[in-house]
Amino acid sequence: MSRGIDTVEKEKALLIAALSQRMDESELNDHLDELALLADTAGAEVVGRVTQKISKINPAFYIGKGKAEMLLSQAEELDVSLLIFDDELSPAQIKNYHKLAKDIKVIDRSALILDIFQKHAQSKEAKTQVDLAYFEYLLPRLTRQWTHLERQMGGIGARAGMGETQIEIDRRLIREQISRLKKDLKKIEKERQTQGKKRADEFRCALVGYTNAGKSTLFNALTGAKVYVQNELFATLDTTIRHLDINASHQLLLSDTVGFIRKLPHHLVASFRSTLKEVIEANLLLIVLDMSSPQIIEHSKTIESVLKDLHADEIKTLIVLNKVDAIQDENLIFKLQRRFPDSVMISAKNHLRLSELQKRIVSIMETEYQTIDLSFSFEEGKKMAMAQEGVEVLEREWTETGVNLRIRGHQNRIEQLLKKN
Ligand SMILES: Nc1nc2c(ncn2[C@@H]2O[C@H](COP(=O)(O)OP(=O)(O)O)[C@@H](O)[C@H]2O)c(=O)[nH]1
Ligand SMILES: [Mg+2]
Repeated sequence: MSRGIDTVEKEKALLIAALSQRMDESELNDHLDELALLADTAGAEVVGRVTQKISKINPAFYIGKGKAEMLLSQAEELDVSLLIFDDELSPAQIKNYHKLAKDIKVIDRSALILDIFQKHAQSKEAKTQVDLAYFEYLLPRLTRQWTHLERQMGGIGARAGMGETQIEIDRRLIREQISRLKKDLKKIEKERQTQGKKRADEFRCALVGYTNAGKSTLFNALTGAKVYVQNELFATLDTTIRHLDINASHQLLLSDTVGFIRKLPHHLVASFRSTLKEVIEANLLLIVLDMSSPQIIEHSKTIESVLKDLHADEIKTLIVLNKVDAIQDENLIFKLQRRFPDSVMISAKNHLRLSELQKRIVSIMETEYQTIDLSFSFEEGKKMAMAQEGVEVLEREWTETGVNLRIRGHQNRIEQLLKKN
């Protein structure tokens, strides 16, 4: 089956956004910069931006009708075949644009993000998750414009003069596809669960953050791994996990996963739950923020809200302000320190202050550490050796019948020891 919206590549595109009363112009420009980066990542060539001040969204064209007509003639002049709106469009709005200009594709931010996810999905799990999100996004929007469906579904028939009946058939096919993908995902999740059981007794720490914040760079710097790092959005969609031994008694599992973005389509968040399992089940979240971004506050709010969506907002967090090397202005550093008082400033790329970060992780782990006393008879040598793995032995006392140990370790590990004893 050929995959993907795959309409965006190498097409000339215009970006469109409305300036509402709640927003100032620099914020709008930052949003459009981000949209341009998304378009670029998807392979489109952005040739211009169109914005309009509006007090109310026009249900027919999103922007005003006069502005919409101007937009289309501008698109024709510039040989543009793709319009990308920064906001979600209704099926009616998309339809109306098609009536005005048949050959121009109209997509919104969500469709663009889905397009990138489809291009970057590598593992079977990621591919299945993206496909599911894509079909769920598509279902209510199915209109004549989605002619690529024919390729996707393996040739349903000629699209010329496709009528409502054809759309009905497509809807049914998509629904079938959705339930098949859901089944596939359940199976993949089950496989994952058996792997997950082995990790239940370890301290789990997950990197989360806006896309491009430097999560993978930090992951590599801490663990020596070689996760793909790229100055593009959503470079990796899979989760990578590595052991990190800070010292003999502070060992953890660190995971790096897909980043978040403003207005992440909620179908994507929902279907990526299994990829994000390491986040949901973590003991500690390291929230990585790009200090050099003017949108850092908005980024941190986006992360908060996605974590809420995932029901992961009760997990302990440590804010990591990354890219400190990219900041010249000392005032900005003080300002961010005040705004994020318990954060750690680092440069993942230049390996700056990583030991400070590790110290902070250790002190958070310590709050979950327990001390217990265990006794072993001389015959239990093997058991005793195992009990000393991944923990600190505070005292060792030989008696006539065996050995008493006072052990300090993370509560997960201690619980596991008590179960075995
Ligand atoms: N200046 C600077 N750039 C960084 C730093 N850490 C990461 N980057 C860059 O930010 C971009 C995104 O990094 P990546 O680790 O892929 O981000 P991710 O999407 O959060 O995984 C890459 O171009 C990195 O080289 C840093 O500490 N300082
Ligand atoms: Mg990454």
